[in-house]
Amino acid sequence: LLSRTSLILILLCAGLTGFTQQKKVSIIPQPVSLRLLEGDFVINKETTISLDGDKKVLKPAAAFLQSYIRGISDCDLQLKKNNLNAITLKIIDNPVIGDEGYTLTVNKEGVQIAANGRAGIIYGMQSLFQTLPQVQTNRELKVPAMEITDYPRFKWRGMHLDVGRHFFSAEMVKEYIDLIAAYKVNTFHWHLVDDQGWRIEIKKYPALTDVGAWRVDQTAFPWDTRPQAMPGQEATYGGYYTQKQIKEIIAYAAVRNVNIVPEIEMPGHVASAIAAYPNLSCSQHPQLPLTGGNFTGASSNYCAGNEEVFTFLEEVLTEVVALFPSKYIHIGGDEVDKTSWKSCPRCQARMKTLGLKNENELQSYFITRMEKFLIGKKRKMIGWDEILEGGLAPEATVMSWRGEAGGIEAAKMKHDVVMTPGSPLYFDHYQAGPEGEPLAFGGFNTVKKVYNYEPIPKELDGEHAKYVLGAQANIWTEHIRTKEHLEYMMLPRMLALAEVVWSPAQAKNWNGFSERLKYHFNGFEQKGYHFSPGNYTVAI
Ligand code: TNX
Repeated sequence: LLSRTSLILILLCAGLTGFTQQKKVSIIPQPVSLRLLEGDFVINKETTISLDGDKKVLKPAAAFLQSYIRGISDCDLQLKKNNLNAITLKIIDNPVIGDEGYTLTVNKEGVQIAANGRAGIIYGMQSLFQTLPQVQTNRELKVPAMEITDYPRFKWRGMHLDVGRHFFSAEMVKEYIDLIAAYKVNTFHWHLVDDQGWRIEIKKYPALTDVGAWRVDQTAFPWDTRPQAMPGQEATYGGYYTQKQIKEIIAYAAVRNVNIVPEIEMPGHVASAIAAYPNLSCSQHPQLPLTGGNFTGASSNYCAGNEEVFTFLEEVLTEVVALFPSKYIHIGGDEVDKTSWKSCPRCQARMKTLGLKNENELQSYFITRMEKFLIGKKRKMIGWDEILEGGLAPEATVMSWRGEAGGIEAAKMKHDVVMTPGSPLYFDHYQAGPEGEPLAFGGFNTVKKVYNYEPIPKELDGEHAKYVLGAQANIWTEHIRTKEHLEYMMLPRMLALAEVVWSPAQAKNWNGFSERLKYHFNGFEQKGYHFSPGNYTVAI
């Protein structure tokens, strides 16, 4: 009996420790290993930041740490080598944790964040921040003693934002980057071009933004059947980013280990470019950027038979490549309505000369030509899964959005793949309701559905699974025009995605995640972010 009682006691204690552990730290994504220890470390005005390793790498990281701590307290941490009462940032050589991993050790004397390079140091800090108050406070900055070893499961951990349908200011884009970076998302897919707006300044083609960045009104319904805006109407709704702003945003993201992959859509979804330069389309008719979410297909394609189109795109991409350090450049490729090419003499002539059997092969020719150009610029091309149609360009990476089929096909052909299936990774779909929910696309992607997503499909064996670089969630903004609405669509689903792509598959645990989510909800409330509180049960 006694031994049984002690057993129960031991179990109870273990249970309680587990309970307090969960209470004490609620890191999302769940680290690979986390051990809570006795005691705490308190950051105070005398705490210093101590650098151990390459200063060029560590100094910008230290500045990030200083500004974060200043933002939540009146502590202004100074750089000074100290063994006691210090946060030490240290470059080590540890193959287990890779490029982006880190170790975080907290004891009564201080904090140590160690990593092989800049990325891991930043991620160690992000984990540390998640144990601290989320907003300015007079409370002690108490960090529980612990040991973390952590590294990501996938190297492409992406969030996308469509700034084509509605323009989001440079300030808002920075906030978006801040939010995703806090959850160790490392790729920001910036959808800069769509029918409703061209958002990136191109010096050689000023009309792209003088004309292509502005539309007539704000309507946001894809089923809007009103006639499209016509030239002559006043187009004043929109905006764009100057190259100077873009450089600032790239630098801002880099500090947070976020790579920005720019998307320059082609050959479809480009009514905005054609509004600026009508000769780029098959019909060459004047038009305006589309309003609302209207999708007029054929009339918004580049002409695949016109050499001027290729010159134009190469000159645009030359400026894009000069701005963005990203290895990947996204060329879109989705939803091309090829009827315009069918009735275009120039497209048909080109098909004949090249011996192309159909318009899918013409699309493949178009995309492959762009890939060659990008490879010449030492970049890699990525596109939506329609680029498989008519033959995949030799080195293309495929973003699988129409389910996983395109991704599976590409991985079997030994092409790299990023999984972003509409279900469950489209965050423009409902997450609850729909009663009381803002108008959204008709799919139903709850935070739980996102959490349960597994990026490696069972159709892929080990040899082919390695081509899945990771996963990404997309936020299309036909219906989303404010910062508040955008936050609402991403929170908390982005946190679920972050755990899917970072944490080990076997560590996944919905109950544990929901429990940790409470701490983050609390932070969102304090920061005034809009988020979906968890009405996840109603299906539509
Ligand atoms: C399809 S996803 C599109 C977007 C729309 C989205 C709405 C993709 C590559 N193309 O242009 O915004 O559906 O969910």
